[in-house]
Amino acid sequence: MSKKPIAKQSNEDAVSNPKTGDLAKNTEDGLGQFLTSNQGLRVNDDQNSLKADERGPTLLEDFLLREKITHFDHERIPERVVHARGVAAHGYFEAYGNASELSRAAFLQPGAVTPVFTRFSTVAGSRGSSDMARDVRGFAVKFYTEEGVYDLVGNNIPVFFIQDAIKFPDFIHAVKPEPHNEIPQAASAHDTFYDFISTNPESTHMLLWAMSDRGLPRSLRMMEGFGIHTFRLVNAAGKSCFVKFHWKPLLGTHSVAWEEAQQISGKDPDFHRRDLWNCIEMGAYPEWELGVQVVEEADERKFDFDILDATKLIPEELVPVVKIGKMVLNRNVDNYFAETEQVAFCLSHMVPGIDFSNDPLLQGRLFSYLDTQLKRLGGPNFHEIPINRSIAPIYNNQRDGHMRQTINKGQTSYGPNRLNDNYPQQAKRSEGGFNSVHERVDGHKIRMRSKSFVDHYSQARLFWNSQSDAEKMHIVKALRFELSHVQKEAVRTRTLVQLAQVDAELVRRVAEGLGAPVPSADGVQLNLAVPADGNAADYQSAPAKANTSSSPALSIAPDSPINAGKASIKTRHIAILATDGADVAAIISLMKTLMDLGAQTAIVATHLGTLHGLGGEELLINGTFQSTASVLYDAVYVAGGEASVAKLKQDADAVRFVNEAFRHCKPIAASGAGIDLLKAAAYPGADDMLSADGVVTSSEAQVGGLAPKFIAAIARHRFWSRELAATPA
Ligand code: HDE
Repeated sequence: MSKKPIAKQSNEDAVSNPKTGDLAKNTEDGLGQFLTSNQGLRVNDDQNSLKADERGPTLLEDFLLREKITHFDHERIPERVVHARGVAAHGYFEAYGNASELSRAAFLQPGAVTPVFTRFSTVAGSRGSSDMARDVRGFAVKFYTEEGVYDLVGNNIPVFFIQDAIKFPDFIHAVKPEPHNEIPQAASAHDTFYDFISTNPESTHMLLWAMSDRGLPRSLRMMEGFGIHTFRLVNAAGKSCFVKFHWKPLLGTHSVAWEEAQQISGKDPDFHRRDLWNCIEMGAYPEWELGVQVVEEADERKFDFDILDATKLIPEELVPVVKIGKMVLNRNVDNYFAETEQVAFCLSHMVPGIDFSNDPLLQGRLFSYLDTQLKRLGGPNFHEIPINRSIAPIYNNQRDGHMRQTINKGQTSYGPNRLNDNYPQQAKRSEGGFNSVHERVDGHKIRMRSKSFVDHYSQARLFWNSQSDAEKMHIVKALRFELSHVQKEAVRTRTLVQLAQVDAELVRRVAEGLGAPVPSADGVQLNLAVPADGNAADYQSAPAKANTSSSPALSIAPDSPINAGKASIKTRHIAILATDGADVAAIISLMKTLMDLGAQTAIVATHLGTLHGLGGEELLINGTFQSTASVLYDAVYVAGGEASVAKLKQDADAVRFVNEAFRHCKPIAASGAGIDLLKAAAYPGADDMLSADGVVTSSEAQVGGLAPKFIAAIARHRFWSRELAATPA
């Protein structure tokens, strides 16, 4: 397979000259063209509607006005009921070829390069909400393979809130804004969400993930993706194994602080979108490796959890992730609506060599996605929208329907037929095609949950145990924040009872922040996730196994295994604080060093325009303390130059810039007089700012000695130890 561009819409099939059969062509940007109506009629006046007299009423006859306004009135399509806010990009997937033993999928064979379109999203917020909500992120990849479209529709968290698809509408209703007042937007910190959590023990594991740093990615380019469910790979001999899919970002996995996320939501609600767009525009293409955890069929039941249960993960220490290919996103969309909004992901978009498992959440999703596209995109022909088109040709007897684009020719639209030699004909197995794995299914038709799904807390504890001290603190603070927004005390209490089943330290710390009594694990646990006539004991999970160990692969701390070998300052944003009188020679030297390593720098000053350095040099200013903020940067450097620093010290916003960067645990550097601004920005309890982790200073004007330490600090991302020092456990 080669890197093929995605098909573009055109009206090339429209004949403009019936005698010669010449085709009409649309130019895409309209350059050099006259304005026309949608019927191709040239428009002479697009500024005035047709009126009876200069000051008279507008006439119904004005078909140009009506066409334009009608089209406008219908511009919006229903937003996705979940994952409404998204951003997407084109790219390609290159197989390493080592999965060919496991799967016969053409796009996984050695040398295969397949176009992809990847859409990232938040889940709960509506289309206009902020990128920085605390939320799960969608990670959906459409592979345009030569065997048909394959969609891997995952999230950035490897488990889910519920085990059975029938509970999804309830769960989503609970997390979305409350129905009576449509509050709060894009937030889980409210009563109905925690009412659901506290009465559905199976959601506890994912709750901890959502409250962890995973819920606040620094960048979409710096988060993992997971297929969540167990799938199957099937090889050419028909042998199948179970797999879990993982996307591993080459830039490491990083997050921001919660206070920072809240501020970014105001300063730049498009923070993630902009970051993805800009990096692709400047050629710093985001990359992820695709990996699989492989479980032989014979080992299906060897774990102390069920691999069909989507609230469980397979620890990477038990089954390592084998990398099987790489995805590179290298092209932004041309049109947000046509591509990002109209892309239709469906779990049923499947190719030979991959298959489903019996995970009941997955099985329900198989129905939901096709159904949702019919509603959202208006009918059964959504596969003809350019972004959804298969690059494998389509031949079948499906016909007509709303907005059909294909003009099918010929007399027959059924099979089998003899009038058209029985075409299009079914492929023999040797000629390709999808075949479900032959699995013997022997059982009673029942509505119940498998007993193997009932341990709801051990993996929640595994996750908790696997977090660094700083990550644990973030989870505690997040739960304190969220539960403080819950109005009903009974809901808070019930949630604490759930947390008590996970870990005594976790619940103690959260309860202390809420001023609530600390429940013990044997407190009464309300489990409403039981059928009316069910036996409650069958659904009752015991508290987490006391001997649960940890899985280092679940931590995203800067020095965790996930980030090992990925320390880099590539694409990091560094703010350089300086104003007139600054040491421009030192600034330029540092900027060059940082940019040579792929970082991005911005001069932030007290005014826009040109900065005049102490030697008379001139430097273009990129932002001011009014137009930008420290939360939009990864690191800060305060330049030397007495006059510059004296002015910065007088500017409360400049002082705040440094203070915030420090509190958000970012690398900070200062040279020469710049150190004085750091001193001015210290706050009670942090007056040792100069000796804190990740703060690099040099009394010399030259930055040569300071640069390597600053670079190492930026590559480490954050120094959460500062926050630990300032917060009692
Ligand atoms: Fe989705 N989900 N989901 N989901 N989901 C949708 O499809 C649904 C689930 C995920 O960028 C919807 O086109 C059900 C798990 C992503 O366009 C809808 C259940 C995972 C996206 C839907 C789940 C996901 C969606 C809404 C439980 C991670 C955005 C609009 C059985 C593996 C795709 C749409 C994009 C979107 C239903 C659970 C990921 C309504 C019924 C688990 C990334 O069909």
